[in-house]
Amino acid sequence: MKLSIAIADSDALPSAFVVFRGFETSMKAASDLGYNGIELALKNPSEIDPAKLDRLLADYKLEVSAISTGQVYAELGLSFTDPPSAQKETLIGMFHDFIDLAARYGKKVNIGRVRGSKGTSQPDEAIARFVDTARGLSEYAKKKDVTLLVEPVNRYEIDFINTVEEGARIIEKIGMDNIKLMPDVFHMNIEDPAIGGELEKWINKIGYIHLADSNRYAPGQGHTDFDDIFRHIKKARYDGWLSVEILPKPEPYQAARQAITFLRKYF
Ligand code: LER
Ligand code: MN
Repeated sequence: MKLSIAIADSDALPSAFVVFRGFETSMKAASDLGYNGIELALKNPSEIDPAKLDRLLADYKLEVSAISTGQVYAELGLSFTDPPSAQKETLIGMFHDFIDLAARYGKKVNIGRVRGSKGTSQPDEAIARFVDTARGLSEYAKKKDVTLLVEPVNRYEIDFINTVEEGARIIEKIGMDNIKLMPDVFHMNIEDPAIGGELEKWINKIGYIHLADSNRYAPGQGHTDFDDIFRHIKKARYDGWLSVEILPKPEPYQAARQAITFLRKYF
């Protein structure tokens, strides 16, 4: 298991859900604190200058754990559940570029809120469009040895794929071995019947885990039972990334330090 932290560049949208902003200062801080990797929250693949990123990764001895795409939805307002259109093609083209970038950095691209919503008019059609879009992108990603990660998100943010079990059923429907789940224990605390137990149960479908406490502060600051979570995932021999995705409170460096100070004992 390896520990990562979510970061974005300094001009990230205010809604970008990251601990640190500014690639260089974030990577220095992550490295100083002892994180193994960074999760890059991007709004556009062109934000990355590979020569510069290679230098920073080498200097700070970090890996890219995954590329996350929440800002794409926030910025473009486009999603996988949209019907075919020229803009939908733009979204798919952008995901091809994210997948190409992930082939070099981290081999994983997440699908969070960009999956869209099912709405009320024709919910089955919206879900079918999600499945088709995700399958097409998985086929593209497969050729590049990249895995897509579907994140179950709580009902107050999104109206389908709220639980890990719902995520598992939908990726079964997509039917590709390079599409996996990215459970986030903050969302699981709201939606799932258990956290550790569900992670163990669905471990074969899990490719990545987001960590935050029940109040979305650093692990250790709320009431989530991390002993139970780590007992279950170790029993299931989980050997992937866990990434800290928390509110940057009381301020980013302190939050990131609280998280790793608390989590170190499990690694
Ligand atoms: C993204 O990883 C996430 O967990 C969402 O809740 C952000 O809104
Ligand atoms: Mn998350």
